[in-house]
Amino acid sequence: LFEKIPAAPEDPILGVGQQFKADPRAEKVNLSVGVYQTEEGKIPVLNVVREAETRLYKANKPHGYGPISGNPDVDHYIQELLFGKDSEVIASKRACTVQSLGGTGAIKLAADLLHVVLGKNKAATSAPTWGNHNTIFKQAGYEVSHYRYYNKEAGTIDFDHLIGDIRALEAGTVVVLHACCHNPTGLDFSEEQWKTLLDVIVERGLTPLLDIAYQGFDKGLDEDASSIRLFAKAGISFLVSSSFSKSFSLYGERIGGLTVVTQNADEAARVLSQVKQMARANYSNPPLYGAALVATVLGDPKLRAEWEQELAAMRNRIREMRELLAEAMKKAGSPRDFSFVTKQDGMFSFTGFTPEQIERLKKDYGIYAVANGRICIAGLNHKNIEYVAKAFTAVQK
Ligand code: PLP
Ligand code: TYF
Repeated sequence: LFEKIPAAPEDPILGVGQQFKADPRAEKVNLSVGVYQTEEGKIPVLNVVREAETRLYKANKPHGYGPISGNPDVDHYIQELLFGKDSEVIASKRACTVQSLGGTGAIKLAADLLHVVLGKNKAATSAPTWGNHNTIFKQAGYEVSHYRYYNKEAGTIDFDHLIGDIRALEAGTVVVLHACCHNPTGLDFSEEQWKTLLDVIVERGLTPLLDIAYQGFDKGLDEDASSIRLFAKAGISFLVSSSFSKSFSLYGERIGGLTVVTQNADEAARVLSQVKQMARANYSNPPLYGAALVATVLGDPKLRAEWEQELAAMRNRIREMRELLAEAMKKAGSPRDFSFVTKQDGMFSFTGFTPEQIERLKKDYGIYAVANGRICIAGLNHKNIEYVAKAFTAVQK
């Protein structure tokens, strides 16, 4: 049966993480996968998560099946985080949320819902984007095209071409957008650009899916959701995939949610029934544990405040590393000015390194980054930054 089956390619990001693990060099640095690391190079267990774990352990609840749509408290908190507590969307009940297997699972639910139920088969993603956007939509039966996003020469968003490409899409096409902290470029739209984009989306009758995997990693929880709130205010129907992987440092617990914003409560209830159908046919119902942790933290005002502080600390450490990297590159004598890293948003930076330079970083220095030139700033710390800056400088010469 499987004699002729070809091997599938490795995930270009997670595969690099595996190579890093296998590298015996003590000085190695992991700048590949988009995971927040502490100053000590470790994935943190947030204090609030530890506290929630203790409470859950003491509560000793049985592990029965949960609802298909997941933990109802989590679904509610997701809407509050996305739209703000006092949002019209929440008051009118015109959105529904289903807990998902991370942000990835939310994107898959969205793709399935729009394809299976509404018959959509065209999607557009940014060039470049997080690779899974393309693979998820392709595997769900879509033809995937790309709108230009990045101007390599200028190191900025190629907004004129982008708008032209979006305008040229067939009506009804699903347009995947990064709500904040664009992966991989680290370049987000300005408020003006979001408004222009929204106008074109409405005018062309496109279906936006806003992917927010890094809420709280750029400016703050509310600020980072501003694009979503702008779309909500416009009164259009759209979808949002959200993730707690990064914001709670709960990567392996697979906790996120799909939110579908519709025109009214009746429509939202019907959409919800269909999303549940997609979930049921995929995995029956989502895991309980990560959801219970998130619900415990967000449901306790003291823990919630502490979570916001811990999230701010992660965000601020990344900002500090951006500043330090720019300085260290100058000190190391980099032929290229690296101050652009201080202007990018979120966890990633597009360095402009070629695949050959990325390969040299790995081979000669044990510094692991993604072949497209993306680095995860959160892998930098006070101990490795000079080493990294020297290596970044050396491979440019
Ligand atoms: N969307 C983007 C842009 C991402 O970078 C990620 C990263 O992990 C995800 C979605 C999915 O996150 P999760 O690990 O929660 O599935
Ligand atoms: O882009 C990243 O590094 C994160 C983590 O298939 C990730 O989004 C990478 C690849 C993948 C799943 C998650």
